[in-house]
Amino acid sequence: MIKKFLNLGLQPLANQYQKKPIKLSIGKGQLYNLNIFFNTKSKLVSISKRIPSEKMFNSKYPYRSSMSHTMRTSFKNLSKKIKKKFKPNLLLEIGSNDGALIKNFKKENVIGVEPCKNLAKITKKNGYLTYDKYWNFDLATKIKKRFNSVDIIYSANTLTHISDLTNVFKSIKYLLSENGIVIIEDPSLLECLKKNSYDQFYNEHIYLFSAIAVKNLLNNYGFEIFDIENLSTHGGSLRYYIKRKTYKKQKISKRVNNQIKKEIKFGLHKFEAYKKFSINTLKSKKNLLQILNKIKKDKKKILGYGATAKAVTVLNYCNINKDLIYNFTDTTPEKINNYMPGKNIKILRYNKNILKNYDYVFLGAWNFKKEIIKKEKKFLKKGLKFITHIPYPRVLS
Ligand code: JHZ
Repeated sequence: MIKKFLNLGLQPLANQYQKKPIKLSIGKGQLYNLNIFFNTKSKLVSISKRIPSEKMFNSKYPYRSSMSHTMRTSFKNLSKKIKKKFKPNLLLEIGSNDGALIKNFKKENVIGVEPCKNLAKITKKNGYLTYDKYWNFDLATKIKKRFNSVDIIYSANTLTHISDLTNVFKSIKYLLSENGIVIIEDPSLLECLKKNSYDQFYNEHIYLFSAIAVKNLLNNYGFEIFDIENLSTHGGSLRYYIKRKTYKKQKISKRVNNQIKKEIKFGLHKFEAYKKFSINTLKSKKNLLQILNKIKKDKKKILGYGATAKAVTVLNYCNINKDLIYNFTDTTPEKINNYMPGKNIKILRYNKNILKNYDYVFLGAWNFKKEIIKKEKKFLKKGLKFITHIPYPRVLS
């Protein structure tokens, strides 16, 4: 049974930054109702509305994985680990974005798959074989004809973006070598609920995975998790190491059951945990608005730092307009001088003095809090204050 636990109201498409300040309409398909559901059988959490992939991931996709030091380091460290532990002849990445991971491998050892042509162009230009196509059975067939099989299939923050998971895993199974390994990483549902980060929900995140749900899902395709790592990236993610059930030589780590036990203890297998999350989300909205309104009353100015997809959910769910957060800033060229979807707040080009014109910073990219605060230390000393809504809304002291 599928049960709804959260309604985040009318939302625009998260990564569709607007060239001009315009009023979006439901009629034109620019706004949709963001409802979140829990499947009591499979334990999978998903959003109801499915936007066609072509509308979300096309040649104008603005998100680049290489934009933060944290992510560059995370991919570099993982590449070292993969090379040392698994020594793959051929690794394929589903959703290779701008090459943040694959650039750490020799060109003859990796294949990128990236349907956003503007991003695929970057890795192609750098000499990496990249298929600018969606991951599906047709593509897997094409690659199989050329390479026969691949040893490792890796995917970060991508599989949760694909509606048809059957096609995803069928295609993986077809192309992966007999003793091959699948590594996927995505935001952790447990961390999302613990941190009350309701902003992990937006149109691109069709699913938010728990280890419990991934285990159930893999079971349908003859795969199983043999190891799990907890990562601090994207507000807390899980990296799943997966193998075919028939590959017995690869032992299953205790970490897999430990994670599942942790999730069961929190109640991720039961609807009650989600109901509680929805109450906390409402509280979070009220408290954040209280903080922002008080700052407005004091005639102080707030800058949003990181024009993230997550911030789009927050702005639209909490109805935060320009009177509360005056501007955003971001380093991504594709976002600069555009407006936050649905709320028409202008995104300014980041420069190292930009904060001096503001009294407060709202952390749109709260998942990079450490990196950002370290970078902007000098403004803190001058009295600038940071606001975050994670795990609960507050001004940081
Ligand atoms: P960040 C995107 O979500 C969308 P977002 C997507 N659906 C997904 O799953 C995750 O990524 C992985 C900027 N920034 O990573 C860069 C600065 O300007 O939290 C980015 O625009 N200065 C694919 O958008 C944004 O913040 C900085 O110093 O929620 C961060 O976006 C830093 C550190 C970041 O993902």
